[in-house]
Amino acid sequence: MHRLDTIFPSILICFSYLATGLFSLETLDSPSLAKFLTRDGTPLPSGTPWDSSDPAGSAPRTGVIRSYDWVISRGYGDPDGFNRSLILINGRYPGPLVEANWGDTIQVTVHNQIYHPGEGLSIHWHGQPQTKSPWMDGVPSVSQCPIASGSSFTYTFTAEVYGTSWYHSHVSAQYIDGLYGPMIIYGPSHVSYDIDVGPILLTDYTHVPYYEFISDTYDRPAIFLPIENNLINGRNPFQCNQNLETCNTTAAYSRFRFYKGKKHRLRVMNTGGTANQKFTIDDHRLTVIANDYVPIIPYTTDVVTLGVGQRTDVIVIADMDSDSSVWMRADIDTGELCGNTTTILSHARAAIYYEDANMDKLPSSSAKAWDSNNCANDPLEQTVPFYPQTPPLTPETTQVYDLRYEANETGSIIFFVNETSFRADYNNPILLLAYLDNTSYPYDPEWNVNNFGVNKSIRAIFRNYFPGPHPLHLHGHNFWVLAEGVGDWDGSIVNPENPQRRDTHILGPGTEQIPSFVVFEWLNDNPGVWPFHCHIVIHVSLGLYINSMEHPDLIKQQQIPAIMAQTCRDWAKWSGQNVVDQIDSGL
Ligand SMILES: *[C@@H]1O[C@H](CO)[C@@H](O)[C@H](O)[C@H]1NC(C)=O
Ligand SMILES: *[C@@H]1O[C@H](CO)[C@@H](O)[C@H](O)[C@H]1NC(C)=O
Ligand SMILES: *[C@@H]1O[C@H](CO)[C@@H](O)[C@H](O)[C@H]1NC(C)=O
Ligand SMILES: *[C@@H]1O[C@H](CO)[C@@H](O)[C@H](O)[C@H]1NC(C)=O
Ligand SMILES: *[C@@H]1O[C@H](CO)[C@@H](O)[C@H](O)[C@H]1NC(C)=O
Ligand SMILES: *[C@@H]1O[C@H](CO)[C@@H](O)[C@H](O)[C@H]1NC(C)=O
Ligand SMILES: *[C@@H]1O[C@H](CO)[C@@H](O)[C@H](O)[C@H]1NC(C)=O
Ligand SMILES: [Cu+2]
Repeated sequence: MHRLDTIFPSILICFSYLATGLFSLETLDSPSLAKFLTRDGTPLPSGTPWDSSDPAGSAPRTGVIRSYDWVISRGYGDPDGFNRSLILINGRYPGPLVEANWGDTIQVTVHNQIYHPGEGLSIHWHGQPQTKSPWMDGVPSVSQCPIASGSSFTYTFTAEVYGTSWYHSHVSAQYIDGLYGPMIIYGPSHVSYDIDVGPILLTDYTHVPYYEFISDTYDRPAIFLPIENNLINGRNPFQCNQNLETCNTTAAYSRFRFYKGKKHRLRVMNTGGTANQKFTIDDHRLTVIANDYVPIIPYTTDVVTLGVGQRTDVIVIADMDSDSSVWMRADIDTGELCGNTTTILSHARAAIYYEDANMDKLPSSSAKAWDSNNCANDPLEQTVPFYPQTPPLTPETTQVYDLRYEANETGSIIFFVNETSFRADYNNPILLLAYLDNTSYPYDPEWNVNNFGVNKSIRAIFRNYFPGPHPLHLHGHNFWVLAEGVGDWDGSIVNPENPQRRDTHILGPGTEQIPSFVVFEWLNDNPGVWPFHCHIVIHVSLGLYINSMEHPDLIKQQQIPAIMAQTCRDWAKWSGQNVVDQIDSGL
């Protein structure tokens, strides 16, 4: 067996963006994504950059650094025809594709050029476990201080797990203004396919900047979520008759190419802030092959449900005539118990053209019906990991967390996890304090730190008393999803030998009398401080957030780079001279 790092000396590969225009994801004429990246197009000596005999093992050491340089700034853009202020990465909406092979090092230098007013920012690499680099997780107040306006920071981490994901700001609801994009890690595949169509981002969308969207939530129930549009790869023409001055009626649909008889891999992700998405393709079926970063035993369905933050890879066989065209659709589930979203336009569409289709015409295919399914993900019985892992039968510790939406002492209606509603302290990242041996915060229960010490495994039962769903996301791990339902958990586990694993799962709606529940388990094997929160931006803004602190004894022994302290000094300096208007929990 070759050791890959002896084959390749460390090599730095820089990505640059030469295309012009607002959109980063032009899909129709872009080539199919590679099965893996090569060095300057040179074939690799052993075929693939990974050891194909162990697709479930730990990442190979490729010695390759994939390097990106991002200028982040505000600008005006009209992706759906409506002109508004966005946060752009190198002038683009959504942010550019980050791609790497399994085991590569990803290095992203971020220049915060948001001014007038300036804002701190940070970037979270959703689903990457950041083993041995917890300070690169990109969560202000937890793993770092915000990157101050005018400052730069370089994220460096290993692509430890492969598959489909995204990155996004973790400061307040900043990412819904555009600070997000796709991240794909090429790795072994347990199914064969011909064409990698690439990322398909489903994004619910507002025309007001996030600051207004969040500050308004204190004046209306969080069950009532006003969305204006729904986008696929940043596009879906808005109905422009309301406001002709700022609305461009020539806005376009995203377009994709299918080839007759071929198997297409689509990497679908919910990169929105609020809504439960239902993904379908007219006249085609979807074979699910991965949920989040976890390959699963394939099964075929008509509709895929994605809560905010979730990803599902599907294979689609193009079995129509070569001149066909059909709609790809993402529908916001506006059901009362499923977010109770009010949208002006909840149906996103993108055009799929077969190779001989007439591209001057929009498709005329009809939508498939779907069931709301109580806003749940597909049944746990159906979603079985391809590479089995059995959770410990008796976890070393079990915690129950009750999620409620109620008034605090001064009358604001916010979210509580048991007794506390999280509020970030940007100046004191909990991980960096733990490194300095400071792990008790009796003065500040709002940090919601659960110190799991040296336990081997943790089981967490979340009970939801709120009449809407919560897509719960744990950083640093894939959790097992042992069970879900309504009422009291009876202790039974679905597929106990090999339960569903992923990093985000939808906890269904409950009531004050009968809560819904979900049972998660994970190994306490990643020293660090790991956020566990609802991914709906308003819910986390209103405090639905806890921290899982793992092995503080080992955090102390890590080598935290000096740039982390420097980022805090830069932030202290900037925030000393500028007002930091923290209108919400901060995350
Ligand atoms: C969008 O609005 C800004 C600010 O009002 C303006 O400067 C810009 O020209 C507008 N862009 C378009 C395409 O209308
Ligand atoms: C959904 O929102 C409407 C409008 O605010 C409200 O009247 C209704 O009670 C909400 N439904 C639930 C289940 O809270
Ligand atoms: C409307 O969009 C089209 C196509 O993107 C563009 O060429 C045109 O300049 C836009 N017009 C305005 C007023 O923004
Ligand atoms: C949360 O509250 C429930 C109900 O009172 C209690 O059983 C549980 O132990 C609490 N969890 C924590 C982590 O304190
Ligand atoms: C209640 O929540 C509001 C909104 O987050 C906050 O401003 C206020 O300080 C909270 N009151 C107390 C007593 O914590
Ligand atoms: C821990 O850090 C907090 C925040 O900086 C500080 O207030 C507290 O005094 C520290 N505790 C110890 C024991 O150093
Ligand atoms: C295990 O976790 C519980 C809950 O946080 C904690 O109280 C306990 O001290 C931990 N046990 C060990 C051995 O670290
Ligand atoms: Cu939620």
